[in-house]
Amino acid sequence: MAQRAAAAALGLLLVAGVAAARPEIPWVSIPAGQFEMGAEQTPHAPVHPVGVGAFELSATEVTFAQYQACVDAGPCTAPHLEDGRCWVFDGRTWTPGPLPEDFRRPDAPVVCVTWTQARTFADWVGARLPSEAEWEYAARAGEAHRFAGTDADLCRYANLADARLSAQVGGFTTAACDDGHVFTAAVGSYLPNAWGLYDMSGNVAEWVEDTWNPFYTSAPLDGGAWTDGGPGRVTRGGAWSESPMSGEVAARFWDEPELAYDNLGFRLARDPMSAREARRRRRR
Ligand SMILES: [Ca+2]
Ligand SMILES: [Ca+2]
Repeated sequence: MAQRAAAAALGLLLVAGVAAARPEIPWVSIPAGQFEMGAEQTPHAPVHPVGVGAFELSATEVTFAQYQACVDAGPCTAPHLEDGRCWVFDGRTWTPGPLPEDFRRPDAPVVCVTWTQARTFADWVGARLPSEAEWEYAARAGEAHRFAGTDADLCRYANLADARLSAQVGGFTTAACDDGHVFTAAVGSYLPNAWGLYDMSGNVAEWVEDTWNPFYTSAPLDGGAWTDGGPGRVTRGGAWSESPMSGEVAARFWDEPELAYDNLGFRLARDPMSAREARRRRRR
């Protein structure tokens, strides 16, 4: 009997162990390079040259399933789905939660997470948030498009406010085409950009590491995060609820790091294998 109880307890531990496993992250290697960051209009100005070292970026936004693994393991707190701390948009107004069921599929991007929660998750998987410069460099992918992967074929490349959302709620600027989704789509539902990155424009906007500065004057030119502004943190890429302009590769916004929204999530970055190995060797 005692043996059976011990075996049952071990089984529970094993189940807990499986549940706590780190989720698979689909990494994309981003080559080092130089690019012109920004656009002519504020707050995306001035356009300035930035050199970015090689790094890796997750091909998709972090999903509910991936985030839940960190909640199950202990380090992460749950997304603010029911506690009235998530701002939810119905197409006309913003009100505090709860998050509608339509958003909660395991393969949908996690939303209702603060910048701090995004950082905690990134730490847990041995990653970090991308810098704003890394994010824009990767969204552009060496091309000159307005949006990640395209100039005009928006509804095949990005889930933004579209004709379908307009038909349902109306009242604001949307793409003229139907992109197939009123709210969030499963990550990777649209075409990727030239470097194989999905949803850089649209689906959910993404927290990055940088604090907010309203101009790029004196921004770092080496691809690193700009962390002496604030207290807001930069968000990038636009979302299902926002006009196409928000999804342009140069467009930048910000929010309070402890607020959570149903159109705001994140993706992950990390240094390339060679840099991670060198750090490990130094620690030994
Ligand atoms: Ca849409
Ligand atoms: Ca996105």
